[in-house]
Amino acid sequence: MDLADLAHCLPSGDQERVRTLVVQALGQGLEPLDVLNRGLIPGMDLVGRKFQAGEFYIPHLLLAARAMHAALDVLRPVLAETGARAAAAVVLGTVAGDLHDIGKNLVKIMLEGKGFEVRDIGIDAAPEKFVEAVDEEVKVVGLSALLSTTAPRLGDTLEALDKAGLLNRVKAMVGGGAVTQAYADKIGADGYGPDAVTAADLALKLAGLA
Ligand code: B1M
Repeated sequence: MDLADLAHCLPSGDQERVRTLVVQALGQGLEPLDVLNRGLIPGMDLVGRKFQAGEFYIPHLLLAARAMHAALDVLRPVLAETGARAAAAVVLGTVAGDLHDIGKNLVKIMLEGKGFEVRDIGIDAAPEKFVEAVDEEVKVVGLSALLSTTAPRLGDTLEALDKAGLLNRVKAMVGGGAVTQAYADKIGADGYGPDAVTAADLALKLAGLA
């Protein structure tokens, strides 16, 4: 099966068809990460380009997101298969004002694949919510932002963690479409993950486990 077919199917929002294509791809022995990186993520990019071009509206985005979640339900168990368990927890959330969760959920799957316990605080998470979720077991806090308007909330959240005296014992990792390495450096984050796979490896390093 050609993964470009999967990418082109995602914008249709037909979750049953998308799910079937993912099952077929895995059944043919394709690597789960290839299904994600060469099928589903290019599919979401296509959705974004259509939205930018004015061909798609919000309902199209929502349908595509639903189809993406259906595909991730199939991929999650195979992506999360792992050997060793890491003895640490990660707090993970999408920052205040931002409702995008597909990327965050992918990061969660990859972190679980590395053995982390993930405290997922969801979307539109205020700085205090990140602060409250940190306990003794938490070594890394992960913040996702997809919008240029919500990127400043990353810095606000880091500030809140700092004010609560937590940044001397947890590391902060940022990512999402609105973030770059330069931006992460500017706000004083400990690390930036351009994608979910890199983010999970980075979390291991930040937690002192790699
Ligand atoms: Co929105 N949206 N959206 N949207 N949406 C984008 C992000 C946009 C780029 C589309 C576009 O114009 N081309 C644009 C942002 C432009 C900007 O600010 N620069 C945009 C806009 C404008 C908006 C609204 C403002 C639209 C409106 O209302 N007029 C609105 C805002 C709502 C809000 O949040 N307050 C809005 C709403 C929505 C929906 C709710 C309809 C829906 C989200 C549904 C959901 O998530 N459950 C949606 C969608 C689906 C998209 C696109 C099409 C797809 C996002 C996505 O899931 N990508 C998106 C265009 C695009 O990204 N191509 C778009 C796939 C996902 C796997 O990638 O999340 O980047 P991503 O995650 C990657 C990496 O970034 C990284 O790992 C992931 C995979 O490797 N990563 C991390 C992510 N988090 C990380 C954290 C880390 C490390 C790595 O460490 C902690």
